[in-house]
Amino acid sequence: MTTKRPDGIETYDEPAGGWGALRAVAKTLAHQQVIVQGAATLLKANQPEGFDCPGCAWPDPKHTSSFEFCENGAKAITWESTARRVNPSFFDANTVSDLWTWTDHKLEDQGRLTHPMIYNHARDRYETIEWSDAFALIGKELNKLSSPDEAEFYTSGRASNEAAFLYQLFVRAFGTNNFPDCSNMCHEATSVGLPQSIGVGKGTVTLEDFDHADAIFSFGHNPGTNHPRMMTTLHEAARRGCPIVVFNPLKERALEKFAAPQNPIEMATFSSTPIASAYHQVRTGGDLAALKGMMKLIFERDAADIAAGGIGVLDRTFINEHTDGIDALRQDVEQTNWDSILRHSGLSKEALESAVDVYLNAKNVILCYGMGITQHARGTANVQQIANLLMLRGNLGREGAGIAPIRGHSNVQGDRTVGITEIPNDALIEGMERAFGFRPRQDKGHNAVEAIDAICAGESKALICLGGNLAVAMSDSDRTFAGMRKLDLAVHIATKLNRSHLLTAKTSIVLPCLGRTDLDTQALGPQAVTVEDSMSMVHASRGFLKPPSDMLKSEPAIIAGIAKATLLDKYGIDWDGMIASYDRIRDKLEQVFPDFYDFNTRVRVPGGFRLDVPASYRSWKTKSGKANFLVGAGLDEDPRLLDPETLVLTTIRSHEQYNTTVYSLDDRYRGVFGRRDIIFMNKDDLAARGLADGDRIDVVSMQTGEQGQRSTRGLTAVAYNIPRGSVAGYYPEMNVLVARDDYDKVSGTPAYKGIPVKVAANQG
Ligand SMILES: Nc1nc2c(c(=O)[nH]1)N[C@H]1C(S)=C(S)[C@@H](COP(=O)(O)OP(=O)(O)OC[C@H]3O[C@@H](n4cnc5c(=O)[nH]c(N)nc54)[C@H](O)[C@@H]3O)O[C@H]1N2
Ligand SMILES: Nc1nc2c(c(=O)[nH]1)N[C@H]1C(S)=C(S)[C@@H](COP(=O)(O)OP(=O)(O)OC[C@H]3O[C@@H](n4cnc5c(=O)[nH]c(N)nc54)[C@H](O)[C@@H]3O)O[C@H]1N2
Ligand SMILES: [Mo]
Repeated sequence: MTTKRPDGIETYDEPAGGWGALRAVAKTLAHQQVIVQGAATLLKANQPEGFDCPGCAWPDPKHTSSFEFCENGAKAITWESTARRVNPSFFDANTVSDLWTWTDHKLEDQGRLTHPMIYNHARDRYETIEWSDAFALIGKELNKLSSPDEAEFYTSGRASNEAAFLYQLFVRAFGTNNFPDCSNMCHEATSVGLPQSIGVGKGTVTLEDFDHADAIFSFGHNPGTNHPRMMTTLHEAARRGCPIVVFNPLKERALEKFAAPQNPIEMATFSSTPIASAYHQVRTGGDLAALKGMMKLIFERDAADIAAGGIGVLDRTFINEHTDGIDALRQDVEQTNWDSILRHSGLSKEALESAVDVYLNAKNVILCYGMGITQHARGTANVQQIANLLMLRGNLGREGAGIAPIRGHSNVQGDRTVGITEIPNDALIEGMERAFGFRPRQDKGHNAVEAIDAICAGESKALICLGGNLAVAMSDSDRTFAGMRKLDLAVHIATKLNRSHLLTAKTSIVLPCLGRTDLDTQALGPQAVTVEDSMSMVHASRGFLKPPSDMLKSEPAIIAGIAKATLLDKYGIDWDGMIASYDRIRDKLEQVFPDFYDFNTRVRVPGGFRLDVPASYRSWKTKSGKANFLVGAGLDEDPRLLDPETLVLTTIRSHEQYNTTVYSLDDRYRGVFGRRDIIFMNKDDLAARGLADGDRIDVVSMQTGEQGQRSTRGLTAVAYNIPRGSVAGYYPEMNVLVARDDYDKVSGTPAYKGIPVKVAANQG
């Protein structure tokens, strides 16, 4: 008997990758009308003389390889190099109030922005403005503020090193450290947590290390969709028999089976390779418990081995020589009882035993993780327990072993490296003084949550966004939107129209910029920018397409324009000189950050160079000079979770989106077609509420404090293979449910993947 599924919901059995991926790319190319130019553009991605793929931050084998096919990289590129345009006549035909009713997908699908625009309140429309007038107006508005701290300067992670470096120079010269950035919503738990553990806020492995790993652990990331080129690495590892152990509430198809589009045999025979050797469907937010459970077993086995006359299972040489704090960790783990470990993780003790078997049998272990780990109220604690687990066996700082935070935006790591931070350290301040002759402020500025707070409270009156879609990406949409509408000045430097641009301030300006794929010509000729990938490799990126309009400027040029109009000749910074040739920006960057020595020479070597990651050779830049075992006391004691009716909602990306950019309404691997208004639920959780697959439901999030109720109504429940107690819905639509207060108090990261909710039949 086949039961009828809800509209648009099917069972999709194909492996990830393979022909399905090729078909999807052909469809995207056709939709964006870039069939002829598109294929040639794709071939230049991640090539020595080409541009860096804006799709993700996974490294490419030295940027020297032959073309590596990637479905979602192809989508990111064609989305940018589309033939569609959002020009002045588009804005003339559509009021902002009308545009507000469009979906996020439809807004961006209109194509590339072509002209600088300013909002006219009387006509409720964006109208053209000259670049020079826009810069002058922005400068005037910024200088009107009673303090530079009344402005917020947001960065999204696509900005190149050069753009981000100039931006932080401008903002520091202007006089504030208010640097909310997308990293605050993403890998901040890594940037804050790992320096305390191992002295550096980045991953320690290189791509080559994966060839030498004896086991790979994957916690909370979905590479088939979000880092598809990582599948080549996992595919190779699986084929040589390296165990891959996955912790994820959802059975993500690419982690189950994958057909490599570069593998002619798999393509010709419609076969595929199983990826995960073991798949543990941990409850959402259950990772802290799972990690503690694994460590508890390791300590137990160590004690048993020693009692039996063995040498134990810990790497005692590493622990004695390189670490601090193991006793406190052992105590915490021993105190955590099995009942709560099993209840919180939703896993059986046998499952954790089997994960520990794999871990202990492997000499070299790499542990990869993504947003399933960081976007929780205990995100930093999660990251630090991962470091602990690796340190117990010395799986850090040697070949084939280490920690691999899988970064998000293609240059989010680089932006932080070159100074986008609300907490500047001594080295940054001194470097800036050395290079530019002024000493910037060192007091802490605003991160993303604090910036939105200040905007909502009316304390911050101006917002400049270097890319992104801040209002939609942030939690608590209704509150955030209302705050944004109170601003005096909102400036968006962007490639495409999005909802944040429609939250108009007294003065709202949209400045269109070149993207990665576009040719960037300045006074001294065509320019390349640089980016840093997830493995600290820095390399050049050079666009080559004719820009979508003659009116566009590069991000560095726009920043310089705003800076000149605002700062005039304060500190005598040579903005024009640096724009004429980005080599001059790189010279200055090298003066501030000595790690970038010989920058202009080294970046011209195909493949670029790797930045220093001291932990990768067991040098620990922590206060103690050691790698620190850090205790993450307790498990999740949120009282809302004690209510048996509570479900924990996680927000996920579909296979057809790039953050707030929604390419189409499908999510092929999860069998969802043409819709996003659904919640994935365990069938027993449905039954317990008298609900069935396909029923219309309301989701209410359970708030602490006095912030009022948040809900979203009329969604459709989809019975899905997800642990009991966990439910999943799509980002960004679910951000209406994420309360401002639900964030990791250590790193400031919103708990997008751990939202306590109740689900009930739709009240109509
Ligand atoms: N095509 C494409 N590529 C992208 C992006 C994109 O949107 N589209 N975004 C870019 C950015 S900025 C980022 S940060 C990365 C994001 O890449 P990922 O880190 O892969 O992000 P998500 O898709 O949000 O979620 C990852 C996985 O976490 C699982 N998960 C959810 N909750 C939990 C939990 O509590 N525990 C565990 N263990 N797992 C959980 C989900 O089931 C999902 O498989 O990708 C980057 N690349
Ligand atoms: N519920 C929930 N919320 C989340 C997440 C989640 O998993 N769940 N994930 C969080 C994460 S990991 C992140 S990183 C944030 C993402 O937050 P953001 O980085 O702010 O958002 P994006 O959707 O990547 O931004 C898309 C916009 O960037 C602009 N753009 C694209 N390319 C360029 C370019 O080259 N230059 C410029 N100047 N602009 C460009 C376009 O106008 C486009 O509309 O969202 C966070 N929010
Ligand atoms: Mo991200």
